Amino acid sequence: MPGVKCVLLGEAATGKTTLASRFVKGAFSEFTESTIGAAFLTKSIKLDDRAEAYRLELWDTAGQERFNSLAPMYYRAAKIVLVCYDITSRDAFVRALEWIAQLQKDGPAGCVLCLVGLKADLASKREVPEQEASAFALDSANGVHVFMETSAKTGFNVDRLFESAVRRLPNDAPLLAPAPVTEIAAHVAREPKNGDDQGSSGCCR
Ligand SMILES: Nc1nc2c(ncn2[C@@H]2O[C@H](COP(=O)(O)OP(=O)(O)OP(=O)(O)O)[C@@H](O)[C@H]2O)c(=O)[nH]1
Ligand SMILES: [Mg+2]
Repeated sequence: MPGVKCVLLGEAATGKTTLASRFVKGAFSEFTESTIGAAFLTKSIKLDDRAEAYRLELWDTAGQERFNSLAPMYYRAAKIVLVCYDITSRDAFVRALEWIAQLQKDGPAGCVLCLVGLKADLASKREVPEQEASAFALDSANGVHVFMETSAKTGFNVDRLFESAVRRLPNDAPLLAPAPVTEIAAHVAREPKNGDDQGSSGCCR
């Protein structure tokens, strides 16, 4: 089973650990401790149209500023990078954009770059309009391949986020069955919309 290195970046308390644990363990925790260094989790994921399952190797990094210098060690050679922010924090969003700028210069070539808004259940406290983040992600100059808002509390979009990211990995194995022509046409014609993953392709840089 191919291993896929996947790293989570973002400001402290945005919910990275909670997202990772919702995805891997299927549970939500109201009380978490701030991550020290990084935590490592794995989960395998199988897409319907790919022959092999992937083993996602998740590096959940610490958002506290004092750990920022360690980040390049974690994102080096990553195949998927999830840059996370909390939709209720403008500061966290600004920090996410800084991470993306850093990755554009120094990030792993060819990675699937995802911009992820966390805590989507806290809509009444929202400080970052979904439209603003999706417009940033849609701008091909920013190199973002997937944009999604998620909630680890309700589970909203959590599995879908990881599936969308894995779907953008280069497919070395043959498709299980060729997609019908109409399905391909529908996919190509589909407009990216808010909360949906983006249709662009390319790499971090
Ligand atoms: N309402 C709500 N709260 C959340 C959600 N995800 C995380 N939280 C809460 O946000 C707080 C911080 O979550 P963490 O997962 O520890 O944040 P982190 O990004 O890992 O923080 P660092 O490890 O310090 O970088 C916790 O109290 C979580 O319960 C969510 O989807 N909805
Ligand atoms: Mg954490």
